[in-house]
Amino acid sequence: MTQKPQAKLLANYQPPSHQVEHIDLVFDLSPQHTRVTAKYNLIANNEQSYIELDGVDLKLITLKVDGQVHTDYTLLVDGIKINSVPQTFALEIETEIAPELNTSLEGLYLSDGAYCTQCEAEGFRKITYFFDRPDVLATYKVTVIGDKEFPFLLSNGNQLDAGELEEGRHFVTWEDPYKKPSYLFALVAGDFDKLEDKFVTKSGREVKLQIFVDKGNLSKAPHAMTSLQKSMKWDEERFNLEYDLDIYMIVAVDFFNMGAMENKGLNIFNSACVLANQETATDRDYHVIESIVGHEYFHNWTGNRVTCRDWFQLSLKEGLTVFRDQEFSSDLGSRALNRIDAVNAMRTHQFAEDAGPMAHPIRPEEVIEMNNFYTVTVYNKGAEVIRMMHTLLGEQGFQKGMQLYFERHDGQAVTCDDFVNAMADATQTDLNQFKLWYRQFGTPTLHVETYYDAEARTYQLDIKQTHATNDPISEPLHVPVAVELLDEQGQPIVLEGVQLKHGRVLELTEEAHRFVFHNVESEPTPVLLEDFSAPCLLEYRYSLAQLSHIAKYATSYYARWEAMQILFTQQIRTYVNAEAQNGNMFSELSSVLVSLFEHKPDDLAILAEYISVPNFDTLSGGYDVVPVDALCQAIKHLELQIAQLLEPYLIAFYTDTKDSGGLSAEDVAIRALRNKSLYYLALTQVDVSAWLCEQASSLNMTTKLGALSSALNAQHALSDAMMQEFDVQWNHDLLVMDKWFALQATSPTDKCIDVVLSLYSHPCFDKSNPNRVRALVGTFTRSNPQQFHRPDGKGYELLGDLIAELNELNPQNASRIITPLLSFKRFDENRQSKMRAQLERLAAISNLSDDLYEKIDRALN
Ligand code: 7MF
Ligand code: ZN
Repeated sequence: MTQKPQAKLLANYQPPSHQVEHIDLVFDLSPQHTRVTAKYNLIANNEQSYIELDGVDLKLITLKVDGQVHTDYTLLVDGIKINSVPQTFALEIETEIAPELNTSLEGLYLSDGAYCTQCEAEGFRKITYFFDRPDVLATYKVTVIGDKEFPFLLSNGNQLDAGELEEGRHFVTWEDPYKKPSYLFALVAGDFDKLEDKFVTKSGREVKLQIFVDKGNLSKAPHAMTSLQKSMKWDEERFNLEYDLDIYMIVAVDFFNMGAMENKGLNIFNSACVLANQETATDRDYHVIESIVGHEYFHNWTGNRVTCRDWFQLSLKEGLTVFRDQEFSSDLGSRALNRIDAVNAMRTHQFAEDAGPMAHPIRPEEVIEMNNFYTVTVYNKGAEVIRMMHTLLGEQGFQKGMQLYFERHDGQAVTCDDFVNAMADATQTDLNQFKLWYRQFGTPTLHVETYYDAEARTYQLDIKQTHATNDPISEPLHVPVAVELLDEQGQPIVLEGVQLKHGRVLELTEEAHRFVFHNVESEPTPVLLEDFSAPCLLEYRYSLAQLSHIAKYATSYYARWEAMQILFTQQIRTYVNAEAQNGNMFSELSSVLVSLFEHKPDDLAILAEYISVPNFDTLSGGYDVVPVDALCQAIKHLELQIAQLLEPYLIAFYTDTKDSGGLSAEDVAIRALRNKSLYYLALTQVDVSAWLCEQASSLNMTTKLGALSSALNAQHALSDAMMQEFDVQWNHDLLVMDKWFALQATSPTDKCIDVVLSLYSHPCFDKSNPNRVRALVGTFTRSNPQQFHRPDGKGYELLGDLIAELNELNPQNASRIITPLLSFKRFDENRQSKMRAQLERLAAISNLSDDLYEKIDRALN
């Protein structure tokens, strides 16, 4: 390490030194010598005779101040200091960049021959010298000049002008009338197939919609188009928000570090998050694409029209937009399934992040590399915090708050506090204590005790909140706790004697509360923290009888699923602790499982969730030292027991249904439960070979993959042949091959690690493509705990080797895949020392990126 990177602090925020109203950009594209000319007027906000602009990896060609060549400047590591400038002046800077050599996929780069950009968070500084911070808002006029081999030259906003140039070149000029920060700038140049459609807004304006995909992929674009139209309609109906430009473009590219990017009027997407047809995409893919298209569209108001003052406020736009995309998916599809998804993401990933070295509040206060803070905490916990406000204020109050937020802040760069203040002021609600959710990290725990007094016919709930001991703030939070009380018949009891919001929500503001319900005829069964009404852990000694009562009778599917999860977790705990087998336990669980099949819910996809055992990462949160081997054994054992118990039901369901190949919610649900059935049946003595073969030859990808994953998991004799056949059939389609790489990486055999290593030389694999890396290595390290955590440390070594390689190639991607190594302190001594050794080895790399430095430093120190 040459120089220790310095953290930036929220507390040190300073407003920008200058304002820029408008910027003119000209790009003369060339793979290694792209010329960028930037012209803008600067107006000083203070009496300063110099300016400091951000800029990284730029070659300065000319610099002019008020039209005169200016030589009084100093180049800095990450910018330029221009001295002796007047209060107000015109700046013109010409720089040269090399998109072809840019493997970081940040700034301007080439993706399979097409030019594209990624500027969030701080990528614009790799394009030209500017105030690369979100609180400098300007209008942009952009001219793109390129070879005619690139028929499409795109940027933000509306097309102003276009024309021919000499030497086979042409240009297009774009103007974006809305002020935006630099991170929303975008440019694309390439040859694409284009799908075009339109949307008529509620005020009657016609918006042109265009989706650009690689040549030959047009048949995979319609789903994204429909998703976009649904998003535009939904935002008008639920949030009264209308689109504001005459054109909306989406471009799909193969090399992209993240899912997608909301650049004004010109979204750029990872092709994996756009392209879908029945043969290549799973039902899950269809769902994810719809929600991501929605997410990026919803940013147009929550992120673009109102943006962030500084990057510490990232959750202002991300938490809110995730909340909005979750609501979109829930309004269009199944609310319960979407809630289960969101809660699984919180428990599997966010709780783990909160318990590890990268724990931070949803509004971080200290950052070295901003790219490291696009986290499940900022996004998903951030969305839960927004959801709690929604729970406290109700839909009407929340919408009043949104309206006031836009009235106050349209066109501004603001803070999380501004958002909460709008919510509070619009509804005359005191949300000051609530704001602590933005400052405090760690997962709070709610400890609940209950007492029934038969004589007084009262039911008492005592709730105490406690906070992670390493959290320096640790004050009581404002927590909405939704409850339901079920009587002996499973009917909900009318709640009396206690103050409730919206008929079901208790509000905690103190460390401890006592709530006493009146007129309770018999001891009820409490459904606590219903719908995961706050992102907390719940500590309550549920009896088996209570859990099975909830699983059978709670009003919401969500609560029933939750009860099943707790039952599974308790069962697994007894296996892990090798506790004297409590015969009672599995028989109680058995009777619920059977009754779930005998009284199937209307939605069969929910039934598939009911019978899904929590995953390793969710379960491991319950242990101080993760018992890797015992936990993997326990999961396997429980799954086998479930399979044997439900065998007749699964066979009956499987043989009575077939995959229609359709896309309706019902078709999707049937596929989900059929795949779950096959997964379990493959573990039993039942001969599933014929079913596996039939499914594997299906033209529907969900069904096909269901066969492959069941066969692999059960180590079925057919699995090798099936995998080989899939490779032959699909090696022309890299997005489909990602599914195959991911399958290979989840194989439970000890050979898995060698297979993964050998796949580095598979013709479809490419370490410089983040999708490939995520599919193969990401899946191995996150979804194959038994093999990743091999006691010989080879799993850790594989990851360490790859990170060392990616450190230079693509620091962002390197930093994203290191996560499983960071929590080494939660493992046994042998594993801990081997994981630590990999971190130490990486820490010693001489040109370690800031991205990796920040995480490794936090983990080791
Ligand atoms: C849905 O947030 C939910 C989250 C940043 C890149 C997309 O729009 C985004 C971008 C990261 C991680 C997750 C998501 C995004 C990014 C994302 C996408 C869809 N502003 Br990094
Ligand atoms: Zn986003």
